[in-house]
Amino acid sequence: MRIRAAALLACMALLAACCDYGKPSPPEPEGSAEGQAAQEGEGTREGLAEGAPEGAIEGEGAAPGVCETDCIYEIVHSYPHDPEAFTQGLVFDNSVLYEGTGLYGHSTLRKVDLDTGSFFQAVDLPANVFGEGITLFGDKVIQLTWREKTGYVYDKASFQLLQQFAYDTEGWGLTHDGARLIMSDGSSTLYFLDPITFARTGSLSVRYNGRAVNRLNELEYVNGEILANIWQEDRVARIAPDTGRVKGWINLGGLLTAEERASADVLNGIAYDVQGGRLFVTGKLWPKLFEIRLLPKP
Ligand SMILES: [Ca+2]
Repeated sequence: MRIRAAALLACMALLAACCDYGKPSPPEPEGSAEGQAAQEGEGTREGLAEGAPEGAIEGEGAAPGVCETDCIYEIVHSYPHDPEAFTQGLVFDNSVLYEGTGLYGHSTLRKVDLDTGSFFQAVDLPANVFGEGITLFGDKVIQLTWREKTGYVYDKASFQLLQQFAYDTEGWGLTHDGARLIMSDGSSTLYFLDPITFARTGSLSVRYNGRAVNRLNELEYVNGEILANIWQEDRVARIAPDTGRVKGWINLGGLLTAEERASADVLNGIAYDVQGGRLFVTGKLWPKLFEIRLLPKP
Protein backbone atom coordinates (compact mmCIF):
# COMPACT_ATOMS: atom_id res chain seq x y z
CA MET A 1 0.00 0.00 0.00
CA ARG A 2 1.45 3.27 -1.01
CA ILE A 3 1.06 6.47 0.84
CA ARG A 4 -0.28 9.08 -1.47
CA ALA A 5 1.96 11.92 -0.39
CA ALA A 6 5.05 9.77 -0.57
CA ALA A 7 4.09 8.50 -3.98
CA LEU A 8 3.49 12.00 -5.23
CA LEU A 9 6.84 13.18 -3.98
CA ALA A 10 8.51 10.16 -5.49
CA CYS A 11 6.97 10.71 -8.87
CA MET A 12 7.78 14.41 -8.82
CA ALA A 13 11.37 13.53 -8.08
CA LEU A 14 11.31 10.94 -10.82
CA LEU A 15 10.07 13.35 -13.43
CA ALA A 16 12.43 16.03 -12.27
CA ALA A 17 15.36 13.67 -12.35
CA CYS A 18 14.62 12.08 -15.61
CA CYS A 19 13.57 14.68 -18.04
CA ASP A 20 15.57 16.41 -20.65
CA TYR A 21 15.95 20.11 -20.21
CA GLY A 22 18.78 20.38 -22.64
CA LYS A 23 17.76 19.89 -26.24
CA PRO A 24 15.30 18.18 -28.49
CA SER A 25 15.81 14.75 -29.88
CA PRO A 26 18.40 14.98 -32.61
CA PRO A 27 16.81 15.38 -36.01
CA GLU A 28 16.82 12.18 -37.97
CA PRO A 29 17.47 12.11 -41.69
CA GLU A 30 14.29 11.43 -43.59
CA GLY A 31 13.55 7.77 -43.85
CA SER A 32 16.51 6.64 -41.83
CA ALA A 33 14.72 5.93 -38.61
CA GLU A 34 14.22 2.23 -38.59
CA GLY A 35 10.73 1.26 -37.75
CA GLN A 36 9.42 4.76 -37.98
CA ALA A 37 8.50 4.74 -41.63
CA ALA A 38 4.94 3.71 -40.86
CA GLN A 39 4.32 6.84 -38.94
CA GLU A 40 6.38 9.40 -40.78
CA GLY A 41 3.90 9.58 -43.62
CA GLU A 42 4.11 12.77 -45.57
CA GLY A 43 4.50 14.91 -42.51
CA THR A 44 7.08 17.58 -42.73
CA ARG A 45 9.05 18.94 -39.89
CA GLU A 46 8.36 22.45 -40.95
CA GLY A 47 7.82 24.70 -38.03
CA LEU A 48 9.30 22.31 -35.52
CA ALA A 49 12.15 23.81 -33.63
CA GLU A 50 15.31 21.81 -34.00
CA GLY A 51 18.99 22.11 -33.68
CA ALA A 52 18.93 24.63 -30.91
CA PRO A 53 22.22 25.01 -29.12
CA GLU A 54 22.61 22.75 -26.18
CA GLY A 55 22.19 24.48 -22.89
CA ALA A 56 20.21 27.34 -24.32
CA ILE A 57 17.51 26.78 -21.77
CA GLU A 58 19.64 25.09 -19.19
CA GLY A 59 18.42 25.49 -15.68
CA GLU A 60 15.48 27.64 -16.54
CA GLY A 61 12.55 26.31 -14.59
CA ALA A 62 14.42 23.16 -13.79
CA ALA A 63 13.93 21.32 -10.56
CA PRO A 64 16.99 20.39 -8.49
CA GLY A 65 18.77 17.33 -9.76
CA VAL A 66 17.25 17.53 -13.20
CA CYS A 67 18.93 15.63 -15.98
CA GLU A 68 20.50 17.91 -18.49
CA THR A 69 21.04 15.51 -21.31
CA ASP A 70 18.65 13.72 -23.58
CA CYS A 71 16.06 11.65 -21.90
CA ILE A 72 15.61 7.98 -22.50
CA TYR A 73 12.92 5.71 -21.24
CA GLU A 74 12.66 2.20 -20.01
CA ILE A 75 9.57 0.06 -20.20
CA VAL A 76 8.32 -0.81 -16.75
CA HIS A 77 5.43 -2.88 -17.99
CA SER A 78 3.78 -3.67 -21.28
CA TYR A 79 0.01 -4.11 -21.37
CA PRO A 80 -2.27 -5.24 -24.17
CA HIS A 81 -4.06 -2.48 -26.04
CA ASP A 82 -7.01 -2.85 -28.39
CA PRO A 83 -5.38 -2.76 -31.84
CA GLU A 84 -8.64 -1.46 -33.24
CA ALA A 85 -8.72 1.53 -30.91
CA PHE A 86 -7.78 4.68 -32.80
CA THR A 87 -6.62 6.33 -29.61
CA GLN A 88 -7.27 10.05 -29.39
CA GLY A 89 -7.51 10.63 -25.67
CA LEU A 90 -6.11 8.79 -22.68
CA VAL A 91 -6.56 9.36 -18.96
CA PHE A 92 -5.95 7.20 -15.90
CA ASP A 93 -7.95 7.58 -12.73
CA ASN A 94 -8.58 5.33 -9.75
CA SER A 95 -7.32 2.16 -11.40
CA VAL A 96 -9.28 2.74 -14.57
CA LEU A 97 -8.01 3.79 -17.97
CA TYR A 98 -10.33 6.12 -19.86
CA GLU A 99 -9.86 6.16 -23.58
CA GLY A 100 -11.45 8.21 -26.34
CA THR A 101 -11.22 6.82 -29.86
CA GLY A 102 -11.67 8.43 -33.24
CA LEU A 103 -12.61 7.77 -36.86
CA TYR A 104 -16.06 8.40 -38.29
CA GLY A 105 -18.38 5.55 -37.43
CA HIS A 106 -15.97 4.13 -34.86
CA SER A 107 -15.56 6.85 -32.25
CA THR A 108 -16.13 5.85 -28.65
CA LEU A 109 -15.54 6.77 -25.07
CA ARG A 110 -14.58 3.75 -22.99
CA LYS A 111 -13.36 2.53 -19.64
CA VAL A 112 -10.56 0.06 -20.13
CA ASP A 113 -9.15 -2.60 -17.85
CA LEU A 114 -5.44 -1.87 -17.75
CA ASP A 115 -4.36 -5.49 -17.39
CA THR A 116 -6.35 -6.91 -20.27
CA GLY A 117 -6.78 -3.90 -22.55
CA SER A 118 -10.47 -4.75 -22.82
CA PHE A 119 -13.14 -2.15 -22.25
CA PHE A 120 -15.93 -2.83 -19.81
CA GLN A 121 -18.01 0.28 -20.38
CA ALA A 122 -18.35 2.30 -23.54
CA VAL A 123 -20.51 4.75 -25.39
CA ASP A 124 -20.53 5.27 -29.14
CA LEU A 125 -20.40 8.70 -30.66
CA PRO A 126 -22.66 9.51 -33.60
CA ALA A 127 -21.32 8.15 -36.88
CA ASN A 128 -20.79 11.66 -38.24
CA VAL A 129 -18.54 12.65 -35.34
CA PHE A 130 -14.80 12.03 -35.03
CA GLY A 131 -13.86 11.65 -31.37
CA GLU A 132 -10.72 13.33 -30.09
CA GLY A 133 -9.09 14.18 -26.73
CA ILE A 134 -10.67 13.49 -23.38
CA THR A 135 -10.16 14.62 -19.83
CA LEU A 136 -11.82 14.02 -16.48
CA PHE A 137 -12.97 17.00 -14.51
CA GLY A 138 -14.72 16.32 -11.22
CA ASP A 139 -17.41 13.75 -11.86
CA LYS A 140 -17.48 14.41 -15.59
CA VAL A 141 -15.71 13.22 -18.69
CA ILE A 142 -15.20 15.78 -21.42
CA GLN A 143 -14.52 14.68 -24.98
CA LEU A 144 -13.58 16.80 -27.98
CA THR A 145 -14.35 16.15 -31.61
CA TRP A 146 -12.06 16.82 -34.52
CA ARG A 147 -13.84 19.08 -37.01
CA GLU A 148 -17.31 19.05 -35.55
CA LYS A 149 -16.46 21.90 -33.19
CA THR A 150 -18.50 20.20 -30.51
CA GLY A 151 -17.49 18.97 -27.08
CA TYR A 152 -19.37 16.26 -25.22
CA VAL A 153 -19.78 16.15 -21.46
CA TYR A 154 -20.62 12.84 -19.80
CA ASP A 155 -21.29 11.66 -16.31
CA LYS A 156 -18.09 9.89 -15.33
CA ALA A 157 -19.81 6.94 -13.68
CA SER A 158 -22.66 6.24 -16.10
CA PHE A 159 -21.34 7.83 -19.31
CA GLN A 160 -24.72 9.50 -19.63
CA LEU A 161 -24.41 12.45 -21.99
CA LEU A 162 -25.04 15.58 -19.95
CA GLN A 163 -24.42 18.39 -22.38
CA GLN A 164 -22.59 19.58 -25.46
CA PHE A 165 -20.62 22.74 -26.01
CA ALA A 166 -19.17 24.55 -28.99
CA TYR A 167 -15.72 25.86 -29.84
CA ASP A 168 -14.34 27.44 -32.98
CA THR A 169 -11.19 25.47 -33.70
CA GLU A 170 -10.50 21.87 -34.48
CA GLY A 171 -10.37 19.66 -31.42
CA TRP A 172 -7.29 17.49 -30.84
CA GLY A 173 -5.98 16.97 -27.29
CA LEU A 174 -7.47 17.82 -23.93
CA THR A 175 -6.26 17.92 -20.33
CA HIS A 176 -6.62 20.26 -17.34
CA ASP A 177 -4.51 21.84 -14.64
CA GLY A 178 -7.11 21.64 -11.90
CA ALA A 179 -8.63 25.00 -12.76
CA ARG A 180 -8.63 25.24 -16.54
CA LEU A 181 -9.19 22.87 -19.41
CA ILE A 182 -6.24 22.87 -21.80
CA MET A 183 -6.93 22.04 -25.42
CA SER A 184 -4.86 21.57 -28.57
CA ASP A 185 -5.99 21.91 -32.18
CA GLY A 186 -2.99 20.63 -34.11
CA SER A 187 -1.33 24.01 -34.27
CA SER A 188 1.31 25.46 -31.94
CA THR A 189 -1.37 27.09 -29.81
CA LEU A 190 -2.96 25.67 -26.69
CA TYR A 191 -6.27 27.06 -25.49
CA PHE A 192 -7.55 27.44 -21.96
CA LEU A 193 -11.24 26.85 -21.37
CA ASP A 194 -13.39 27.42 -18.35
CA PRO A 195 -14.27 23.90 -17.13
CA ILE A 196 -17.85 24.83 -16.31
CA THR A 197 -18.90 27.23 -19.07
CA PHE A 198 -16.35 26.02 -21.65
CA ALA A 199 -15.70 29.61 -22.64
CA ARG A 200 -12.19 30.29 -23.87
CA THR A 201 -10.27 32.13 -21.19
CA GLY A 202 -6.84 32.35 -22.79
CA SER A 203 -4.29 30.78 -25.07
CA LEU A 204 -0.65 29.81 -25.07
CA SER A 205 1.83 29.95 -27.92
CA VAL A 206 4.12 26.95 -27.61
CA ARG A 207 7.69 27.62 -28.62
CA TYR A 208 11.07 26.00 -28.42
CA ASN A 209 13.88 28.52 -28.45
CA GLY A 210 11.55 31.03 -30.03
CA ARG A 211 10.23 28.81 -32.78
CA ALA A 212 6.67 27.59 -32.93
CA VAL A 213 6.16 23.94 -32.14
CA ASN A 214 3.35 22.71 -34.34
CA ARG A 215 1.18 19.63 -34.36
CA LEU A 216 0.60 19.52 -30.64
CA ASN A 217 -1.69 16.57 -30.12
CA GLU A 218 -2.63 14.44 -27.12
CA LEU A 219 -2.03 16.16 -23.80
CA GLU A 220 -1.44 15.30 -20.17
CA TYR A 221 -0.84 17.68 -17.30
CA VAL A 222 1.86 16.16 -15.08
CA ASN A 223 3.44 17.84 -12.07
CA GLY A 224 3.06 21.38 -13.29
CA GLU A 225 3.93 20.70 -16.91
CA ILE A 226 1.86 20.09 -19.99
CA LEU A 227 3.06 17.03 -21.84
CA ALA A 228 2.10 17.02 -25.51
CA ASN A 229 2.92 14.39 -28.06
CA ILE A 230 3.70 15.74 -31.49
CA TRP A 231 1.56 14.31 -34.28
CA GLN A 232 3.56 11.96 -36.52
CA GLU A 233 6.54 12.09 -34.20
CA ASP A 234 7.80 9.80 -31.47
CA ARG A 235 8.42 12.57 -29.06
CA VAL A 236 6.72 14.50 -26.33
CA ALA A 237 7.17 18.19 -25.56
CA ARG A 238 7.30 19.31 -21.94
CA ILE A 239 5.60 22.67 -21.90
CA ALA A 240 5.66 25.32 -19.20
CA PRO A 241 2.01 26.29 -18.70
CA ASP A 242 2.81 29.90 -17.82
CA THR A 243 5.00 30.76 -20.79
CA GLY A 244 4.45 28.08 -23.44
CA ARG A 245 8.16 27.41 -23.49
CA VAL A 246 9.18 23.85 -24.31
CA LYS A 247 11.47 22.93 -21.47
CA GLY A 248 12.65 19.71 -23.01
CA TRP A 249 11.75 16.66 -25.02
CA ILE A 250 11.03 13.07 -24.23
CA ASN A 251 12.08 10.78 -27.04
CA LEU A 252 9.76 7.78 -27.26
CA GLY A 253 11.20 6.13 -30.35
CA GLY A 254 11.39 2.35 -30.41
CA LEU A 255 8.45 1.43 -28.22
CA LEU A 256 7.02 -0.85 -30.88
CA THR A 257 8.92 -3.41 -32.89
CA ALA A 258 9.06 -2.90 -36.64
CA GLU A 259 6.56 -5.72 -37.00
CA GLU A 260 4.15 -4.15 -34.53
CA ARG A 261 4.59 -0.80 -36.14
CA ALA A 262 3.63 -2.10 -39.55
CA SER A 263 -0.03 -2.35 -38.57
CA ALA A 264 -0.07 0.56 -36.15
CA ASP A 265 -0.58 4.27 -36.60
CA VAL A 266 1.19 7.06 -34.75
CA LEU A 267 2.05 7.55 -31.11
CA ASN A 268 -0.89 9.22 -29.43
CA GLY A 269 -1.89 8.93 -25.81
CA ILE A 270 -0.33 9.97 -22.55
CA ALA A 271 -1.91 9.19 -19.19
CA TYR A 272 -0.62 9.74 -15.70
CA ASP A 273 -1.56 7.81 -12.60
CA VAL A 274 -1.23 10.48 -9.94
CA GLN A 275 -1.66 8.08 -7.04
CA GLY A 276 0.85 5.53 -8.32
CA GLY A 277 3.21 7.89 -10.12
CA ARG A 278 2.92 5.83 -13.29
CA LEU A 279 3.24 7.25 -16.79
CA PHE A 280 1.45 5.44 -19.60
CA VAL A 281 1.77 5.90 -23.35
CA THR A 282 0.24 4.25 -26.38
CA GLY A 283 -0.78 5.07 -29.92
CA LYS A 284 -3.47 4.78 -32.54
CA LEU A 285 -4.12 1.13 -33.35
CA TRP A 286 -1.17 0.12 -31.21
CA PRO A 287 -1.26 -3.47 -29.92
CA LYS A 288 0.36 -2.40 -26.66
CA LEU A 289 0.21 0.25 -24.00
CA PHE A 290 3.34 0.93 -21.99
CA GLU A 291 4.14 2.07 -18.51
CA ILE A 292 7.44 3.85 -18.90
CA ARG A 293 10.04 5.32 -16.61
CA LEU A 294 12.05 8.30 -17.82
CA LEU A 295 15.79 8.31 -17.34
CA PRO A 296 18.65 10.61 -18.22
CA LYS A 297 20.59 9.53 -21.27
CA PRO A 298 23.87 7.95 -20.16
CA1 LIG B 1 -4.00 12.40 -21.83
